Amino acid sequence: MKDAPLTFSPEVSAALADGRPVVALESTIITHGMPYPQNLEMAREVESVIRDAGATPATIAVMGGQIHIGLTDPALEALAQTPPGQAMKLSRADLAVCLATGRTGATTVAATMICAHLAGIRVFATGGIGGVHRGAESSFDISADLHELAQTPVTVVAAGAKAILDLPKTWEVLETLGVPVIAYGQDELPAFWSRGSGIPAPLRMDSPADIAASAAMRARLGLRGGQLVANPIPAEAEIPRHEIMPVIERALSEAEAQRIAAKSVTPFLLQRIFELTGGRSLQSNIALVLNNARLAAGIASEMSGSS
Ligand code: PSU
Ligand code: MN
Repeated sequence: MKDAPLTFSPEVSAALADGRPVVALESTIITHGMPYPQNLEMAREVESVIRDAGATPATIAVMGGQIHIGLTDPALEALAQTPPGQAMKLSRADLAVCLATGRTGATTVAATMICAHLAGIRVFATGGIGGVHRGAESSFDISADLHELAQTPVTVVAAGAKAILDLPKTWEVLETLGVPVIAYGQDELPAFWSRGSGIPAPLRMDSPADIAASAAMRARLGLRGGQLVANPIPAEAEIPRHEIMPVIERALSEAEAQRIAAKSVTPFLLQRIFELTGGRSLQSNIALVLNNARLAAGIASEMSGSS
């Protein structure tokens, strides 16, 4: 893949050349997942958490026909100020079109995994992955994130799948696709804004070293695909399930009434839940992303043997 149009920031390129730990970060959460200026603050804070943990952050986005692996601060700021309508929300299906036409695109979990793998980065931190939407039995709306986890060898650290989704169906699909879903430090799968989901975790691990070892073992076995590490939100930042569920239900019925579909569903729901919780959901979302970045840095350090 030496032909891929990759542009590395000097910081990321030096880290990769030295074999030091690098953590990939997505950009859809910046352009479509959070409002400005909190999105920019979050993006900067995540990068500094990763640096403090001894790894190098690589925020990924598409600009000017290039996949940027690591953004300078002015580029990060420009991206954070781009209205959602002006940046494409890129998944596997539209990554090449965006590059070929020179448009600006933010990478979802799926597209970030593809780009991270092209760049030789093995760990990626995000908020929550996409999954099976409620009502998928009629809409067929299932995020391409799930299929990407099944085919691209990147370990993704998330606080579970976003609780706006049909969580039991999401975990069923991941099992069918052969994706290891590893709860970190507890026996129950987390549910994004809440630590618990009531669903037992198929797998549990308690250390970054074990997670790094299982990624290495998959490679030795020739198994395609990545791993999903489901890291519960810190207790002090969580919105308990009984509080967030009615809010999610209300946002979902509004989305249905307004016929919100396809790529707009997730951004619409996140924005409505933000409004309905008076901003509390955003504070939780930021806290869980930072927590995931910290764990991802630990895993990346174990993978590069530098911890
Ligand atoms: N995590 C967050 N906020 C987000 C996302 C993840 O905390 O906005 C984004 C990711 O980029 C993920 C996408 O890939 O939402 C899923 O979108 P969809 O459901 O349309 O596949
Ligand atoms: Mn979708």
